[in-house]
Amino acid sequence: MDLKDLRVNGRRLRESLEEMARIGGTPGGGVQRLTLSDEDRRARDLFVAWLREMDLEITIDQMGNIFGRRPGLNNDLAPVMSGSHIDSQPKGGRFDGILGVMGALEVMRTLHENRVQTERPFVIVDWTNEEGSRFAPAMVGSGVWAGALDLDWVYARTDVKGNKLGQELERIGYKGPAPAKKRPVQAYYEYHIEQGPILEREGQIIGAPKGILCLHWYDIFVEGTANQVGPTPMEGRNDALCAAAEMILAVNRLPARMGGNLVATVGEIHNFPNSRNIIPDKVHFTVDIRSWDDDLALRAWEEVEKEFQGLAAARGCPLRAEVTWRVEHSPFDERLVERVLRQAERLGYSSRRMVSGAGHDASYMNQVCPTAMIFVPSIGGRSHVEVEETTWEDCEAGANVLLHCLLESLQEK
Ligand code: HGY
Ligand code: MN
Ligand code: MN
Repeated sequence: MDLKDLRVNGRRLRESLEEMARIGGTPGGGVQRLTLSDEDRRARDLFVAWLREMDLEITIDQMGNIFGRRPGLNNDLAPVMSGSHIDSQPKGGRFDGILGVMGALEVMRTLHENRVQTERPFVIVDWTNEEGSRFAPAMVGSGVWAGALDLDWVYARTDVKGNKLGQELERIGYKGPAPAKKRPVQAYYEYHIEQGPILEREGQIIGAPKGILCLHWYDIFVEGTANQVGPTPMEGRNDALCAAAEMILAVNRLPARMGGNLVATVGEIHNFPNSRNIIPDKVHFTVDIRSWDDDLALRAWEEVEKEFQGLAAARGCPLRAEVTWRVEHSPFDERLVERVLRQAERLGYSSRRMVSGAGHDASYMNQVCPTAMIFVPSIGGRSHVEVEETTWEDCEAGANVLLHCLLESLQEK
């Protein structure tokens, strides 16, 4: 068979996605597979079992990243890699991350059953904790592997209950022996849903991001004075929640204020003691700032932090701001981006260039090797919600583009 006519098995891809969606499935039709939870462990076990079916060489590293390797004709050559993440948001969707792992698995299955011999080895990967929801920050599995994050610092990260990431990795049995350290890679492709409205709105099937925005994460702690809500006069209160509320709206005004291409969001907040008849004295909230222009994002932070200090002083509620995590914007390899567009066209799928507003492990892989992504539409532009949806036809189309981009790289001598 001419490899150009090779296609993935769309039904098998759908069945794998549907089986994974049953692990951590929620009543609203989404999934909750928080990183290093028992649901994450069960999904990892299933992924490993599927890798074993193809006699792949399986490696689990110190960060719990799972690699499945298929030999090539010349195993001295650097491998080609593809993958994404199995973990999800709380009440997340059935496609975010898992589509890229199942898409890479489907390519592996297609090569395996057709006995395709490739020049280079092919490695598929599930990266630990891409979401950064239970344990901040995000993309720590690929971040440590790429040498951008420190292993011990990541191990010490805690969730809201005080569990440590390293201990949870041990608890689920995925703290592997292999060093979580980068090695030469020929090319990395990540297949993912768009998580936005553009492809659907423009009527295209395949998105070829030119890269990913920078992601800057901060944690803000506001201190007030707790007291009984009845007898305490309004004037002179140090109400931490009111101070935080004014700061949160300052974040929301930031993109307009900076006049540039920037998004800024407060997604998480914890209020203490959180009793309706006590004036709150401690609030912790998060800030997420993203832009293609890293300097604009940094200036935005400087501006809003100054505003926070003013608001804090006016209410007598001192604040502490932590710079939790920053990853630069990631311009992908132009040759690979072109390849995605060319393969989409050859396969008969409409396509367009775009930018990824969502972070991905490809952000860190882009620091290691030539990297590109393949997007398919999100219905209604929705993601990180239970109603996240992509048609099975589009899932199959994206996997075919992934197959042929990978094949091109796998045959490079
Ligand atoms: O934050 C993100 O964009 C990704 O879901 N970790
Ligand atoms: Mn994702
Ligand atoms: Mn996500």
